[in-house]
Amino acid sequence: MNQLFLFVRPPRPVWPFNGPSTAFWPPLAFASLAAMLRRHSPDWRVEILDAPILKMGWRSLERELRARRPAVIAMGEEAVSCAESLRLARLARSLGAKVVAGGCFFGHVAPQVLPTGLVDVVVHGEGENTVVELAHALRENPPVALETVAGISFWRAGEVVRTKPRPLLKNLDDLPMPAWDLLPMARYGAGSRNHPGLAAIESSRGCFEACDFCVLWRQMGHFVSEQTQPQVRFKSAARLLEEIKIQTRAFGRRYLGWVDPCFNAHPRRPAELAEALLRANLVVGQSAWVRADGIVRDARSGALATMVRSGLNEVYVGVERPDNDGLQAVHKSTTIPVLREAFAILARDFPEVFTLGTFIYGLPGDTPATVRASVRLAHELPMDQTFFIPLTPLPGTPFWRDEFWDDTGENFRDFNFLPSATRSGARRDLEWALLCASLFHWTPARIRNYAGGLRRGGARKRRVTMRLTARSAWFAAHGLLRGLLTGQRAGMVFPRWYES
Ligand code: B12
Repeated sequence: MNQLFLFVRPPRPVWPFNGPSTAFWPPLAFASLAAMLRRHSPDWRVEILDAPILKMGWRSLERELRARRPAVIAMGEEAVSCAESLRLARLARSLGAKVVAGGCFFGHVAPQVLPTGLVDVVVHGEGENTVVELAHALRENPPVALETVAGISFWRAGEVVRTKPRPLLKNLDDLPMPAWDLLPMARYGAGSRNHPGLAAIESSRGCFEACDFCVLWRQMGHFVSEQTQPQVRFKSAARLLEEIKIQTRAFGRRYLGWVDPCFNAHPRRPAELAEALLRANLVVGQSAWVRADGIVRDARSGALATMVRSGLNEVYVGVERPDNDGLQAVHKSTTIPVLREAFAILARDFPEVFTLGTFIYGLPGDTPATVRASVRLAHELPMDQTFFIPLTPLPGTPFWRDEFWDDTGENFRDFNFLPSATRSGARRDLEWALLCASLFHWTPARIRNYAGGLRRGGARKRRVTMRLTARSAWFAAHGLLRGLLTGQRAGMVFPRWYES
């Protein structure tokens, strides 16, 4: 029998604002990489083991891995789960498997993670073509064969070797359909009222902007003259329609979570798809991260109305900063007037669409006054929910420092996008200002916002808003306040099955 190339998502804690039924989405990266391997590497058996969605804790995972005996274990994803990934790598080592790590975190810490001896190869950036060549090379004579694989780093004779950059895929339509059949699809969004039958789907990769704090444009960027440049690529509407037909009809998916860094980057593509969905009688709920200027543009052209008719009912907008200077400073080209216009359009013309705005705080030079200004703007913009995200020094961004690395991965628990008094360099003064403004700053605009949001928009939107408000209140009361008073970590929630 062929040897097993196994993608594994290990047990991990849950982000406190996610409900148990939607805390884990189908791991699209693994499904896409596995599909590519199946197409081009028939001499490997390919499987995906998504432990969290199976409520599989560490003891069961170890049993499962011993039974499956993979030759390669591949892993990836967020910095916050670094400790879990390294624990998985140790387990893999004890079973004699090779370890491959990729994604937006490991791709930026190769010089730190490879010397631990827990990982054999790090894959940088887009993974599909690389993983096919890598799978082949792992059968040959590593490290000689590894040198020929573009887009990786590996450890050889006491040093990290980084191969030449991997060019981006030219046409995303050339990707095989993700290997949904390797995942327990019926479990994603099972029991969820607001996101039932949740699917993860991508219409594009990358972003056309280069915001300082963000890894997404870097992960799918174009490498020229020793630098990563932002680049965005799109799938065609026909290809997306095909994906949605399969996801809804063969896999019973009923809610699409667009994972694109910026779903409305293309002026026509989302509307073309929406029209195709409506023609095919396929109205399906959708959430997406969008840009404010795209909202304004698409409202004018009528594209937004078509998208909403085809099911778009949740949009998330990165507002980020309270003023134009702040936006320019982080190299984001949206302006406050455009943000005001976008939220006004959404509230007035699309009240059924749930809107969430995110702000970032903790940038160099931020003071409690900056935080209070963000809270004030959040109340003025007619949005249904706001998240305040601390600047997180993600590897790959200019805020990362090599000395933040630790071999246990425990330091990365604070890379959770949550206010936390224990984060290295945490700004308690900013977090106190945030907590006080959120609890006590009840302006007429804020009250109008809440009342209007709950009155308009229908039952679904009311449910989503109430649920998030309850979770935010719980987090502010238990997590943030306790963290500020006692210094204890306010963070991710370990599920009961974690060690089971
Ligand atoms: C869906 C999603 C979620 C879902 C589901 C999470 C889950 N674990 O199931 C929800 C909303 C719950 C969520 C929560 C969180 N998320 Co999230 N999430 C995403 C999102 C939008 C999509 C991921 C995806 O499917 N991408 C599409 C695939 C195709 O792209 P890709 O992952 O980059 O994969 C390609 C390459 O990177 C590479 N690759 C990736 N992995 C691997 C592995 C191997 C072995 C190889 C060879 C290659 C490879 O090949 C792939 C194909 O080319 C990303 C943003 C994004 N657009 O990527 C953020 C993102 C991953 N999340 C992020 C964060 C911080 C979080 C939270 C901590 C906080 C939050 N809510 O935002 C929590 C943590 C939750 C948890 N416990 O796991 C950050 C991670 C940053 C970092 N470096 O750590 C991201 C990048 C968003 C951001 N703004 O920066 N998230």
